Amino acid sequence: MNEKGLSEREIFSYLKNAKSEDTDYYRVFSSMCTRPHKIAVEANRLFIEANLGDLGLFTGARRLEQEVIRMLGKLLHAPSINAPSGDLCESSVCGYLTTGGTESNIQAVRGMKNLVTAERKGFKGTLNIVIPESAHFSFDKIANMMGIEVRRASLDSEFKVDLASVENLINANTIGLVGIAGNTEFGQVDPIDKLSEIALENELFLHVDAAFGGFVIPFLEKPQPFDFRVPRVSSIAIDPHKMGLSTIPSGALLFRSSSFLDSLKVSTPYLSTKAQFTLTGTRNGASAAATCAVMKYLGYEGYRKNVQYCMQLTSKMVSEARKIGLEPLIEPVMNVIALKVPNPDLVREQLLKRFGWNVSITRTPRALRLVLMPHNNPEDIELFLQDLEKVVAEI
Ligand code: 0PR
Repeated sequence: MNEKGLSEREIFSYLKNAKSEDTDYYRVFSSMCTRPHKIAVEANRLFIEANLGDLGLFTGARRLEQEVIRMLGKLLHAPSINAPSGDLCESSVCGYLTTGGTESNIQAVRGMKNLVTAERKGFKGTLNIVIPESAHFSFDKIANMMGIEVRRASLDSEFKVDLASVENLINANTIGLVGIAGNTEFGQVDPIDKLSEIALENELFLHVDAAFGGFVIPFLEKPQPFDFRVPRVSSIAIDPHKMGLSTIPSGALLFRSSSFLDSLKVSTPYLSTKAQFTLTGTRNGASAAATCAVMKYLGYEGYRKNVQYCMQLTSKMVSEARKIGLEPLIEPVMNVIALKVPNPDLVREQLLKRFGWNVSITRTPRALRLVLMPHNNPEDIELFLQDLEKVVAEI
């Protein structure tokens, strides 16, 4: 830090310079985030100082958070619960706004662990959860932080979790299963209803990571079962800062029952509230306002249009890629495509270096990963495919 403060002009010229290095999402096919909706940006500005870590001081922002949880609960068919008095579950749905999918996944697994260990004291050895191989790398952090073994079930030929593999990995120390509704690399949805049956048979919790798919699947023409209507689903992660068009950081974690939130509770003796069940202490209230505003502004109709637009882009990308001889690994389920190309790493490098296209690569098998988001448009798809054709031809 400099001894003497700089002028406002100097600061903003410095910031503008830094900002010019950031993407404005032009030629970006690699991101699950997008430009936030302008309504979300405005709402965020209005609540910039709100701290949801001290609910007593920011009751307005808290009310907006509860409203978002209620709206998400309705979207995901969360059962109504009898809200206990106090800080937990003030709305008829249990949950809270997180910083994103990573925090939601951490807290879901922490909840499972706390509930199981409170109930069954005699556990010996390391507890484990069974997740699909396609799960997001946030589960590596979970394994590391919580001393839980993360067992990875293999995928079938369509990149859905293989149910026999899940069953084989379950043992006496398994506390829960995870299913992904819109996996990061392929946009595939695991058979959540079948996982629910396995979870029921083995008395396990079932967390659904719908960080990306939560704002997509409900608006598809033929939505697959993934939410609380599936009986054994105990928690769901859904991220407004991805396809929800809210500002960053906006994640959400919803629980079927209040016992989960209870299990996460620590007492906060000197605050305006008695307990906290969140992972972070000081929490962004601006995101709650942003998410509330954009959800109310767009409504089901607005999100449906958003998903339709992204799915139209996805179909266009796939059908035109086929015309130049490139096939997707699977027929896209949502707005994520894994395209088979020769030498994907080199193709990716060339696309960026020569034409400024940002794409990513799936892990296994390696393919070109394209996420079609609201910031993309049909013209860019045509330009992209012309460049891709050139790059592939030269390899
Ligand atoms: N679960 C799933 C299924 C995800 O796809 C992601 C993130 C997470 C959990 C973790 O969410 P947070 O990053 O909000 O904690 N998926 C994207 C990915 O890893 C995140 C992302 C978004 C990466 C935009 C890059 C980017 O530009 O690809």
